[in-house]
Amino acid sequence: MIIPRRYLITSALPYANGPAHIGHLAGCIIPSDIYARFRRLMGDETLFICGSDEHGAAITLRARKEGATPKEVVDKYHALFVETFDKLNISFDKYHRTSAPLHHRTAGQFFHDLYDKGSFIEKETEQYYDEEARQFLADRYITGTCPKCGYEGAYGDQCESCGSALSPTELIHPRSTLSGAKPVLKKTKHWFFPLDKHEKWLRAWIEEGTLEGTSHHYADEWKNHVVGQCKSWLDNGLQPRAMTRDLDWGVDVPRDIPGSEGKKLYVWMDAPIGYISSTKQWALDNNGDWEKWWKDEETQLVHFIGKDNIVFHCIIFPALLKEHGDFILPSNVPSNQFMNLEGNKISTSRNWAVWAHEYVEEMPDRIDELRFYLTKIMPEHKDSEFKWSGFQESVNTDLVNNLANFINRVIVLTNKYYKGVVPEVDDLDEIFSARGGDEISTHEGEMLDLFDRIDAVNGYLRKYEFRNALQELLDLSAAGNQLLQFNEPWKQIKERPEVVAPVIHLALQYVAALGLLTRPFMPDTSDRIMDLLNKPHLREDGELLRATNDLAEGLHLVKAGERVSAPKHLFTRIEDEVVERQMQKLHDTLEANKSTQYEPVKDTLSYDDFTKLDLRAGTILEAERVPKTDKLLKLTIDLGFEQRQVVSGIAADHDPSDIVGKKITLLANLAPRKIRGIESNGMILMAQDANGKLHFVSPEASCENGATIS
Ligand code: B3M
Ligand code: ZN
Repeated sequence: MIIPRRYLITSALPYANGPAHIGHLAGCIIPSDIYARFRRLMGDETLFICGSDEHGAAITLRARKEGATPKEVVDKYHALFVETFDKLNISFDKYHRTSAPLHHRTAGQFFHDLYDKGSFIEKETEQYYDEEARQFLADRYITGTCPKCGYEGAYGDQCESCGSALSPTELIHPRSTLSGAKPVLKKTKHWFFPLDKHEKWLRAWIEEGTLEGTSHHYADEWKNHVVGQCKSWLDNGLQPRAMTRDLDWGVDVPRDIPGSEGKKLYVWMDAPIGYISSTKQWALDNNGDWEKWWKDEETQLVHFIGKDNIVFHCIIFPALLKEHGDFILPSNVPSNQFMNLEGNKISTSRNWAVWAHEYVEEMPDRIDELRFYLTKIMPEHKDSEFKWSGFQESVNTDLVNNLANFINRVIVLTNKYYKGVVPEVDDLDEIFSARGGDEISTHEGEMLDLFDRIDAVNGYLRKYEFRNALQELLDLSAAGNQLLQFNEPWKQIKERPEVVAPVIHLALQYVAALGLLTRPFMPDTSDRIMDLLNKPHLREDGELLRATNDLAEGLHLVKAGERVSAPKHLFTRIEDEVVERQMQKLHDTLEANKSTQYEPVKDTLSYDDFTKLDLRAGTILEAERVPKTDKLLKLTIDLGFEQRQVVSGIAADHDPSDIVGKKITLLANLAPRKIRGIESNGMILMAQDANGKLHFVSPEASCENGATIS
């Protein structure tokens, strides 16, 4: 017996600094929608919350770029999100925004509560200040050379080349992006949250699911990569983290707190509280009670996010919630990894993306097709890749040839042989089973099999394995097609019509099951299947649970005597020209990037300076990934006269197994340095193309190792 529960489901608040793309959709928007719809179908009390993240450097940087105010930027993208998510049928109960006064009050009060409890440490620190622009610089406003890999365009919080997390004072040759000036260090006071004090319970909670001081144990299994990332944070030791910033755009530190002048909340403290204020706004609009969703231990809180947000949702926000004391902690944080596009990382600044608002504009009748394909290739456990040819192939094969074809055949045959009325059957009627060619089964046996199939889909959905759930659904439809194929009603109808009725009756049960199971993934398709069966659209209030219980008791989903509608195709094929048009668009982007995105030529260099570089030909002998990093490889290089160990940030573009034996050029006299604790002696030269992809700069294969390059 399944006991309904209460689920508060959140989807990461997208930054209102640009339109949403397929990476956002596949990363958290679509999976959270699938899960919310599934929970409602299972009769669980469900609230599905999201909103726009409208503060932080992401917004102010964009505003500078667009020559607009931060407010204009967030208004524009918030409106675009609302419209686009609506067209994509995302079933948010509330889509709110962090610039709303209710959010400012909620986040300010949360900060105040912690301040009153003495939860913060006030600390004076030195921070970079731009004397020309006369303001403190957010980490993102400072660029310089990465101390770990030497990349010159690293940001104050992160190097995008080697992936290291940085602090601005680590950068070599820092520059303000506001004025280009060299920033100076200036004293400022901030409130720090001592994360280190929370290490012990966080570890037990994340690793074992137990929560100190309670008998609570989280039932769900967390994803391996989520637990892995959390462990690595915990193993590296947590540090106190500043919860405030010197900024002029964001949530004010409450003004009655001494020294709050000019201080705003750190965006990663403010944004997750957005889930709470969004819930509050929903409660105001719907006469609901927000507190039961956030303060009652019976509520299961599930955060859907992308992998770059794991630490904030699994460590920092839970620590803040626990310290506050009134709130529950998440039951699960089923983070996804990243989705790439046609061989390259999705990039907003390089315009390398499929933009959600353009898709819904260009293909308004193919919303479910996109939802389907993004689920089919969802990056649940590892990064995945969107390809337009893959989209075409999946739609044409899975949706047109399999799903739509099966349902159409059943409705056509029901109309043709039974005037659209569901035929009578007996449980003991014999049928060629859908599982194998000559195997004879009974109608009842086949209904049990159908129950198992539905149960399997539900089981995967419960475990956040949406790809597997979708595959089970497609398998069910394929089994339906086989059922027709094995039993050949079109041949039997004249000679032995009595064997056709149980087949059509059973096939109609399959169609009804597909009407239910498509709902979380493709809500419009579910409606159209229900139309074909002449049944009301699902309201998502426990229908799947009831259907499963009915089947378990031997009841049928579609009953003899009910009438189906006239046949109508559910999907049409995607023609080659659709794919060609989209590929042309991406190709145009590449061309445009080429002309605008090449680095300008650097300052002139003397010949003497150039001769200081000792460049050598070498061969990669061994290559392995540096554990817990996405980009780093540990390489052994043969230089002829010696072997070198080099750490190189090329793993995003090159697989260790593909590059052993590769000729390379090594900068051999670069001062040794430690990267992630591994000594690196030299640097491999790579060419970076307009898409950020790294290519080897290799001497010809005939060049012997150790040869000098000048
Ligand atoms: N806006 C980052 C992102 O879109 C951030 C998420 C906030 S969730 C509280 O990746
Ligand atoms: Zn770096």
